[in-house]
Amino acid sequence: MTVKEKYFELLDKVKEEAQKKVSASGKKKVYYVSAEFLIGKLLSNNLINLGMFDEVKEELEREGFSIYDIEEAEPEPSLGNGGLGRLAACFLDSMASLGIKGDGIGLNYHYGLFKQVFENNCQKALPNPWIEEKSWLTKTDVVYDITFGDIKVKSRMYDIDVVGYDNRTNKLHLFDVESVDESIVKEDSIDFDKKDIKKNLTLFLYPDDSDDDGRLLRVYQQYFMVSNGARLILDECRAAGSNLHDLYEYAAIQINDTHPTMIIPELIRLLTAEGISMDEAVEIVSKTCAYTNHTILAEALEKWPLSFLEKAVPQLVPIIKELDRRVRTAFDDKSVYIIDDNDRVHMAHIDIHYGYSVNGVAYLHTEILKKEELNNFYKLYPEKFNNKTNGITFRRWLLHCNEELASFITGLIGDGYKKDSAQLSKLLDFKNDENVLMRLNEIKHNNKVRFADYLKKTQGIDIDADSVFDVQVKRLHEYKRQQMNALYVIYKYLEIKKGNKPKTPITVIFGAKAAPAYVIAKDIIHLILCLSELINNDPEVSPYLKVVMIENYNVTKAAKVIPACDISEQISLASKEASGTGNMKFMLNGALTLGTMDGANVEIAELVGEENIYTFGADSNTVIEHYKNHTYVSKDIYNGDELIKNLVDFIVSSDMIRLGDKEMLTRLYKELINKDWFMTLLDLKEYISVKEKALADYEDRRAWAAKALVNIAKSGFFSSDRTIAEYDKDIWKSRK
Ligand code: 26V
Repeated sequence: MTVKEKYFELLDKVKEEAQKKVSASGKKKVYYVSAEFLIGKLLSNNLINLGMFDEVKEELEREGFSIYDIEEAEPEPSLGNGGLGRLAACFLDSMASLGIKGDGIGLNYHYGLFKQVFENNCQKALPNPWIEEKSWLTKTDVVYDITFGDIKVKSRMYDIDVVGYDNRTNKLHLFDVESVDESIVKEDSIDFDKKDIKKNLTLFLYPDDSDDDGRLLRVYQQYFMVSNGARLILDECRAAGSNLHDLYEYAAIQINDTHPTMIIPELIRLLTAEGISMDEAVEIVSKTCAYTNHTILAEALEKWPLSFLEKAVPQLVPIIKELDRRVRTAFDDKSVYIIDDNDRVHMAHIDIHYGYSVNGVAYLHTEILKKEELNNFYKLYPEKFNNKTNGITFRRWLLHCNEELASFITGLIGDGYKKDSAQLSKLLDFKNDENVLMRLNEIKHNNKVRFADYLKKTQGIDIDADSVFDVQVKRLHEYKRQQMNALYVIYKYLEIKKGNKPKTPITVIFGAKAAPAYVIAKDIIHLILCLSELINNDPEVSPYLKVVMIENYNVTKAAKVIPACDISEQISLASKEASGTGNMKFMLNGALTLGTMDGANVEIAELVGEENIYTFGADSNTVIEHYKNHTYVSKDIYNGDELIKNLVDFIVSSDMIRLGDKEMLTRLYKELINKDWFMTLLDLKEYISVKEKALADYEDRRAWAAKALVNIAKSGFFSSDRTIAEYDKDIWKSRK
C-alpha cells in the first residue's frame, strides 16, 4: 500500500468516526458565513480532536508508515487568504469543541487562492487545485436553483466535518456550481474568461479585481454564497420547527466582514416571498444577523456600484433601495446612507443598520471603530458595538504543530490546559527553574532544526539552526510593513560589510503572498528575493546573515515555521492591523514579539509586561493625527536622515539593479520617498534600535528563555475557545 492509499484509508476512517459525534441538541444554530475558511490540512487535527492521534500514529508505525509522511500526502485545502479565513477556521474548531451548534457557510473554490512560485525573484501565481478523487468533501443532495439577473445556475452543497476536541461534530457547508469548468483556466496561469459565470463562479477565491469584469465576478460569487446560505438556513430552521416569524430563535448569522452582506437583503427577499410583510421581514432579519469588522482599510470596506448589483442581482436592488430609504427617513446624515451620491452601495452600512451587533476583533480596533471609522454609526447605535478579541485554536497551534512543547508542558502542569487554556499560567511557577528554561531552549532548537531540514527539502536552502530565527509571515500588505523589515536587512548587511558582525548569526524569514493585482506588494516580494540572492551569496556576509522567503506560505508551512521562531515580527503601522492572529500563535510557541502597539499586540504587551516584549513606533493616535492633518511627509524624513537615505537608496543600488528588475525596484524606491502611505520611514530608526536590543538580549539564553516562558504562560487568553465563548454569551446566545 502506498502512502497515498494509506492516507485515503485514514480519511474514510476519520470521516466515519466524525459522523458518530454529530448531535442535534439545542434550538438555536449559529451560521458563520465567510468568503474564506483557511482550514489547513485536516487529518492530524481531526485525529487529535477525536483522541485517536497517538493510537493511530503507533499503529501506522507498526505497519511501516509514518504519520508525518502521510501528512505530506494530504493536500492543503486552498479556501482562504489570510487572517480572516484562518480565524473562521479556528472559530469552527472552537464552536465544535465547546459543543456549540454552529456551522460554516462558504464556497468550494476549486483552485482556491493561487499557488505562489518564485521565478526570477518575482512572485508568479498558478492555480492551486486541491480536490482529489477522495477528499474531506462529502457531496450532499442539497441543491438549489440560483438566479442572477441574466443567468440561472444550479448549485450543490458539499460538507466538510468539523470535529471538535473531545466533543461534537459540526459542518462546514461549501456551495459549488454544478456547471463549473476547470478547463477554462489558461495553462500555467490564473487567467480565465471572467464573463463566463456558469463555468468560473467557484474556480478562484478573490479573482483579480483590477477590472470591472473581475469586480462583477466577485459580486456574483458573493450572491451565490449567500443565496445558497439563506435558503439552507431557512430550510433548516423550518425543519427544526420555526415558522420563520421566529427565525432569530433558531438562527444567529455571523457575517464575516462585508463579503456575505447580501445575505441581509436576500433573507428579506425570501421572507417577503413567503408572505411576511416588509416591515416584519426587516425586523426578523435585523434580529438574526450580526457583523464582524476585520479592517479599517478603505479598500477592503466594500462599496459596489449600484449598476453591478442591477446586472448581477436585480432582485435585490429594490430591497436595498428600500433599506436605504428607511435610513434616509430616520437619519439626516449622508455618511450613514447605504447608497451614496455616486450610486455606490456601502455594504458595511447595510450590516450596521440591519444587524443587531457590530464587533471589532481586538480592543484597540474596536475603540478605533467606535471613535473614528464608524463613529457616526456608534453615535446612532452604541448598544450594537462590542469587542471580541480574536483567538486561535490551541489544538492546531500547539498540540499539533509543537508536539514536543505540548508534551513538556503537560509534564509540568498536567493536561488541563488543553481544554482550559487559562491553566497555562501555572507555568509561571517555573520562571526561575534552570532545568525548565534550558529544556525550553532545547525544544526551540529542535524545532529550528526541523524547520531547517524542511526548508532544505522543499526549497533547497540551507539555514543555520544555531542562528536567531526572525520571522515575518503574513499576507503581504504595505501596512504590515514587510518593507520596513527589508530595510533592516539592508542595514544589517551594510553593517556586516563594515565589519560589525553580530555575535549570533541572524536568519530573517519571510513568507507572504501578494494579491496578483497589488503592484507594490509584488515589488516588495521582489525586493526581498533580490536581497536574499545578494546576501546569501556573499561569502563575507552570509555566515552572519541570511534572508529567506518561504514559497507559497500557507497553513502547513505556518505550522512548521512558528514553533521554530525566536523573534515574531508584528510591525504594522499602528491603527491598521485590526488584530493579528499570527502574533498569538508565535507567543504560544515561545517566540518574543517585536511589534508596534497595534491590534492585539497591545493586549499581548499588557499581559506579558514590557520586559517580555519589544515594542516601538508611533502610537495609533499619532498615526491617526498624521492622516487627518496630512503631516507625514516621507521625503522630509528621507532627506533629513543620512542613515535612512542610505538604506532606501540601496534599493536602487547597482548591486540590486544587477540582480533585479530596475523598473520594479525603482517603483518601490519612489513609492517610499514620494508617498509611503503606510509610514515606513516614520518608525524605521526606532525599529532598528529595538531590534538590535532584542538581538543583544538573545545572547543571555537563560533570560531569553524566561521571557519565552512568560509569553507561553500568558497566552491562554488568546484561545479561540475564550473568544467563541464570548461571542456566544454576548451575541449568539445559543446556549442561554
Ligand atoms: C480584503 C481584500 C481587499 C481587496 C483584495 C482582496 C482582499 C481579500 C481579503 C480582504 C479582507 C482581508 C481581511 C483580513 O484578513 N483581515 C484580517 O482579519 C484578521 C482576523 O480578524 C485580523 O487578525 C487581521 O488583523 C486582519 O487584517
